[in-house]
Amino acid sequence: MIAITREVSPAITRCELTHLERTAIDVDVARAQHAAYERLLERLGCAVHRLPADPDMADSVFIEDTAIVLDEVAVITRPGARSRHVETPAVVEALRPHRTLARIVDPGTIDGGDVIVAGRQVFVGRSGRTNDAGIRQLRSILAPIGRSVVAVEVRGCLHLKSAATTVDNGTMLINPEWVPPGTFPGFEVIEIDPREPSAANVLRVGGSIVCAAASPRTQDILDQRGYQVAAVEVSELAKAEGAVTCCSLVFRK
Ligand code: CIR
Repeated sequence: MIAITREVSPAITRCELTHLERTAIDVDVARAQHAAYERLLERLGCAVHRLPADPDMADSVFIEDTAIVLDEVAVITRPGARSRHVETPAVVEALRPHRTLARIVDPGTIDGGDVIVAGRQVFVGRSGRTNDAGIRQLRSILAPIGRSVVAVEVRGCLHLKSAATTVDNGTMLINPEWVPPGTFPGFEVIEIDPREPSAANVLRVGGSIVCAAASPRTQDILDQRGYQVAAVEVSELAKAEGAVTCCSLVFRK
């Protein structure tokens, strides 16, 4: 597996914020947490390739939003926040050796954080960042390779993946406050512990589930169901509304 990550910019203190009040972010702490996250990905079997960031790319570390990497194609997104458009050119160059590329173009917008790939189905959140034009474009890019795109409403959180992620091919971990349990027909659903609203954002790497250290009760739920859980501290990145999926693009070589 390859994991592409991107440096924490000193400008992270001016990051986009939608649901959180701005609080001071310690860039050194954010960088240390990011480095520990990268080491965890390496331990789980990824070759980590970290891209540099320009000092003005406030949200560069949240590289997930810039691309959707599938076995057949990588779709370069057009992020919903205009300040983030500067992030995509370097991601194009980083993915070019690995995949055929496709692109979301104006007037479409998609943040990768709104995209859940679950087998041949691709669920896409219609959110403050992802619009109908973007969803339509993604549908026409993926239809010829036999992948269907299902649009899902997102309310109360930034991205679809704030509310739900897969923990295996047939199971979704969800926060039912943000996404109704019936949203994913045919999938088994595990609900997070309600005291940990952000806990549904987990990252599958190999056979492990990477969770934020701030969600110990949800980790227990997963552990009891037999999942291999690996926790990582991302509290400083969480002040910028980041979580564990958004800090990497993980894909098969
Ligand atoms: C933003 O608002 O764009 C960033 N501050 C946070 C992006 C987090 N991305 C993600 O969870 N996929």
